[in-house]
Amino acid sequence: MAQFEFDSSIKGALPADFQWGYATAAPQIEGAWNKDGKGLSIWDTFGHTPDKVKDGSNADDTARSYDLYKQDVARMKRYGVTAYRFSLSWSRIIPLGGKDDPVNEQGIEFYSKLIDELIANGITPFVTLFHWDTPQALEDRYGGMLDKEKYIPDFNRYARVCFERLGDRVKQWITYNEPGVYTLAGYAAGVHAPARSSFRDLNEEGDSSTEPFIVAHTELLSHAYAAKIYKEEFKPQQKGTIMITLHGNWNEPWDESDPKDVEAAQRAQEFEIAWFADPLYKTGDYPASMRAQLGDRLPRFTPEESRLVLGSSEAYGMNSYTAFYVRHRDAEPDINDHKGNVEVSDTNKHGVERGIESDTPWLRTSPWGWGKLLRWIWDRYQTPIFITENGTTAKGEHDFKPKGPDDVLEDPHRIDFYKSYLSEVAKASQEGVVIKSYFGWTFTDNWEWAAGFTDRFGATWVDFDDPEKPRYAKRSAYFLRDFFGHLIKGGTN
Ligand code: GBH
Repeated sequence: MAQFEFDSSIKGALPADFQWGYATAAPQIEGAWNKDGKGLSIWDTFGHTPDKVKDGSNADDTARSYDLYKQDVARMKRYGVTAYRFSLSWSRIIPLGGKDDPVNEQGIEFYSKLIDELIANGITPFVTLFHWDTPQALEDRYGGMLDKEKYIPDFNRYARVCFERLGDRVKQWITYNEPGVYTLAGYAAGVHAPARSSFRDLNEEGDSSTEPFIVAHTELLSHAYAAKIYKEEFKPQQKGTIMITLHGNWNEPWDESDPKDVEAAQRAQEFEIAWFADPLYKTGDYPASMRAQLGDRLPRFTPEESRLVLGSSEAYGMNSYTAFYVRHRDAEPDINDHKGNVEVSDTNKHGVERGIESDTPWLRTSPWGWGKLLRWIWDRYQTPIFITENGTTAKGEHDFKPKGPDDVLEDPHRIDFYKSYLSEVAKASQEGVVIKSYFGWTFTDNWEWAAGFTDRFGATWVDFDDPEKPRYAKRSAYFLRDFFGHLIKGGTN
């Protein structure tokens, strides 16, 4: 096995109780889309609609982790993880989703067995309630999150069922994964489920200038109600923690000597991250820059809602992948703009690239921006950070031809990515930024939403052409195991 070399100046930089592992999402890995009583989610519908997914694939089988979870947990243990972040499929637990609809015991049973298996192997479960898969029945009944009065009681009940049935063993809860991506991709760009936008060549219905902000408001409020339920009814006995996970990349001025670009980069940061994070951790309200551009298209919090949302999340769940250069625009903002009236680019004024390419157009290796982002979040919100996703694709992995079950895919691009990003985590931590976890995205290759099987983010290569979905380690899985053995205080390297 390859020997990795580590920088001694960051040895032991992370605290002994630091948690690390991989993150996944139910629709991307489980398969078993209609098995054992599961109801449909909007991603089942999306995958079965022609021309929505790049390679024409769907989430019917994906990596079959529903069937293969025991071997997956055994593999994770070999990879040396201390924790595993996964999401629950709402429509597997409550097939029709609503507050008066029946619970599917077989759905509960699956997650219960998975949790037991993890704990038996010494792996701490981090459980996300919602990773984008709204029950289709709720979308049909009242338009899902567009109707907060109807949606919130349904989400509350779903959350309560999860706390009741799984909270004896789950101590780390995440309400939403990336509420911003759910609403921007699903209601502004219209390229994700539920596929709504103003663009009639792409979507039959929707309004990109209003719906994304309405849905975001519903997400914040329903998160806050679920967190209140947890804290009041369950936390006293169960003693767990509840948070939300936000997405966000780093926005760097295109010309750092132009005050308008500096301001534009900050505004982009606010549109992307502070949209959710200011109401949750800072002010209980949306940023002034968003109000100035969006006016009444941005909903308002009542004083009571504001108090409910502020402080509702007990830690900062952070997903981030890359960085962009942003430049101010002199023109008036477009009605469908949600980025803060900026121009985004891959190079800055001096022709410097934001990072080397992966196999995914938006994703470049940009550790310099990631380091700045960690400090920006810490400075602005002063809340302990749980890194809940970070990772990359690498070119050329579709062609891997394993020679035997123990063959390992060599992925130096991913190793370099993880090495550079984790070195920034270590340095920030040494400076006093409080970081409690790191989850690589993702455990196995999976169904990457509208990109289908064309993006391989896994630490494990999956042969999707084989109905058994056999798995093969990538070298980066062993790299991460050894690197965390170096970074975590008292570790073995
Ligand atoms: C995360 O989202 C998700 O939580 C996870 O499920 C997903 O598999 C993973 O990252 C990898 O993508 O094509 O230029 O319009 C990441 C946030 C936001 C990244 C939308 C891709 C589209 C950029 N995503 N973005 S573009």
